Amino acid sequence: MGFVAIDRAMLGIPPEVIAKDNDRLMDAHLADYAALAARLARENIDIEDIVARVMALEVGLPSWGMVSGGTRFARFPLPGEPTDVYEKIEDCSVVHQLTGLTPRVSLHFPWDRTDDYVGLRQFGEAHGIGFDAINSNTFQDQAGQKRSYKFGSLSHSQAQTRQQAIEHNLQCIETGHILGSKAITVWIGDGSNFPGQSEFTDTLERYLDSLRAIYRHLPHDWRLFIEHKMYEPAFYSTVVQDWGTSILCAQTLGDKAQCLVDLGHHAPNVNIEMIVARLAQFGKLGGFHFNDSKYGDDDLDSGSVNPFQLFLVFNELVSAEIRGKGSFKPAYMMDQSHNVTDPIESLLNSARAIAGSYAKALIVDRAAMKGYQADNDVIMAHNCLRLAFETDVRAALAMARVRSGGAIDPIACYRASSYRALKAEVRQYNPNLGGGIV
Ligand code: AFD
Ligand code: MN
Ligand code: MN
Repeated sequence: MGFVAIDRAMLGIPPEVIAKDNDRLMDAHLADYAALAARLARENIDIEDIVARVMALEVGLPSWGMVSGGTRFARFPLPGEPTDVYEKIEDCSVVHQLTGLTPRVSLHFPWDRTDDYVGLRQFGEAHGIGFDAINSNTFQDQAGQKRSYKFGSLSHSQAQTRQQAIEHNLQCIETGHILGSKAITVWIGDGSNFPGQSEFTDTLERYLDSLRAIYRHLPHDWRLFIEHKMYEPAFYSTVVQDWGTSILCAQTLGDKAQCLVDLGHHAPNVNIEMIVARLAQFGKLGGFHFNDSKYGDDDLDSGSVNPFQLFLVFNELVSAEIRGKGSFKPAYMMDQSHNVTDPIESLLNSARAIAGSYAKALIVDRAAMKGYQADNDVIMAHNCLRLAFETDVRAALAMARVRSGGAIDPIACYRASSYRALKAEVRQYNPNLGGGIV
């Protein structure tokens, strides 16, 4: 499918549906907004500043999260789910329309391959969707590929396999360049299942050599994000298993290489907010994959299991934003797998959780907290965070959405539009479409 002219009437949710649903809720929303404004004013916070900052926040959507995900056991497709990259973009535009938070999609290759990337870029533009970091995929074999990644890709023991994986990444950069992306995210599944299967030092050395070859071809205004993950698909050792390895590699490569933190890629109970602080302090926090988890890399909806952790992460991000004075610009993205929900509804909820955590982090009284820290007044220092977290900021988020043309209650509005049911009538079900199983 090439470029087709799109008029506003074709955009996801008809504006009159949004207007009608907002009318229904407007009086209550304005009352809640006034109450929150008064509350924050008592703490010398101007609610308008918070709304403006939330409106400026941008979070990328995962193309692979737009279709029903699955586990290693099964995938249960949803009638009306997207069947190609164009339809994924249509659904992304619905999330952006209703939330005003998600103006870009992060593509994954070869999953999102098509034959006309100039047309794809125009299709995105027509839907108000740009292109975030490109994700390469050397964790599974592709049809027609000469060499297998069964025993690794960028760190493989054989040079020809490494070369094939390097070339795939270069291809991703070339495609991303056409689309207007500014970064590539490299996550590899390389590792081992048995002690003795491979040598830790050799594999990392080979990985670094491969990354150097990719890094050399990065356009001048691009960044390369290294995404670590503790385990899975390899279960004994993983080549880039933690933020330590990630930052060492990023520092070895150079300024354009940075680390990407995925919330689900750490050992249980690890203090992820502290990892965020460390990476930011050394200028190496490049990107973020938001999701939530209970046991491992569960890819659950952001804020659904541990909202306090999400808030504490944002507390560090806001703190880094203040220290960075405009130079701290990580690429925020969601990386979720929606196995039992409509992906659009999960992403609407996740957008609220992310924007809400950001807003709560913005109202932390940092000056007071510093004072309490200096005096070792533990309870009061802690309460600076605790009270901000307990503040109900929903009215500020709703105002940010309304002002960007979105919905006071995104899920209610989405349901009122019957978008998915209408798509189920026109989209051809594609049983072979995979989605987010690693
Ligand atoms: C992986 C990583 C990575 C990757 C994705 C693929 O989180 O971001 O692109 O899942 O499904 O676990
Ligand atoms: Mn990820
Ligand atoms: Mn993951």
